[in-house]
Amino acid sequence: KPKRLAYGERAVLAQNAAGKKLLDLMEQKKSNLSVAADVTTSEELLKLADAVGPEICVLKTHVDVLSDFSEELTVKLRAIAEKHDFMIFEDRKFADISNTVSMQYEGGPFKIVDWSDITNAHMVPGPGSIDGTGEGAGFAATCRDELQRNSSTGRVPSSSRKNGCGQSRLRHGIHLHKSCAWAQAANPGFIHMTPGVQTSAGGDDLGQQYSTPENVIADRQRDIIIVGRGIMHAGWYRSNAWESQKNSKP
Ligand code: BMP
Repeated sequence: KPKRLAYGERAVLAQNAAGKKLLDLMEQKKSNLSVAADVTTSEELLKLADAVGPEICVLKTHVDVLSDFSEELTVKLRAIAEKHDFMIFEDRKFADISNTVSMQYEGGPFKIVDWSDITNAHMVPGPGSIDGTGEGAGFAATCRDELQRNSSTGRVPSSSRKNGCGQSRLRHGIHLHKSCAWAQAANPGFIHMTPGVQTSAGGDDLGQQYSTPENVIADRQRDIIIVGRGIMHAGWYRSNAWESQKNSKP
């Protein structure tokens, strides 16, 4: 059974600065928990970030669901991220040509480049869509057809998983996906974040499917669990995901 490398040992193998920073942070903070902050007001988001901040390595946001987004919010959120030492991942899932993605990333109402450490793109238009966004950008690849192939039920099975997704991972090194075949043992420089996690397997009534932390970290060899609606038990998720490294079943 190949030894599972510690997150800190993998930092030197990371593909970019954001990946290295994240692996170092995970090791130092002993957390492979990310919280999906799916709330609809700035006040709730800041309150949640401050409450879960000590437990998490990454706060995952969807700022386009906030009813009152403002630049002030991003300044306050950054201050909380510095205070508790976590990275901010805006789960934007860009899906256009490189020129458009660059404009959406840097401009518009959200100016994501100014305050997020990590963001992501669908690989529908191919890996070139995020290559114009600069070396320092912590861009994560989501599978090229993730709109169908995400953690929900009814996803379309297809063989396209390998192509744009794989190439982009080679260049950008952070990967958000529920069921990708690549495991950390074979690709220790890549970081796999997995959403759709709760204490027991199951789902919501809109098609979301849940796995447990042990299943994600130990059985499927992923790196980070992303928990949204299950955050009420943040401490439990953190210790369970961390301990599950020791029970890896490659
Ligand atoms: P929850 O744990 O409440 O189901 O939230 C899951 C979070 O992960 C949501 O923010 C959702 O947008 C995101 N997500 C997902 O559930 N499945 C995917 O395949 C990709 C995602 O980003």
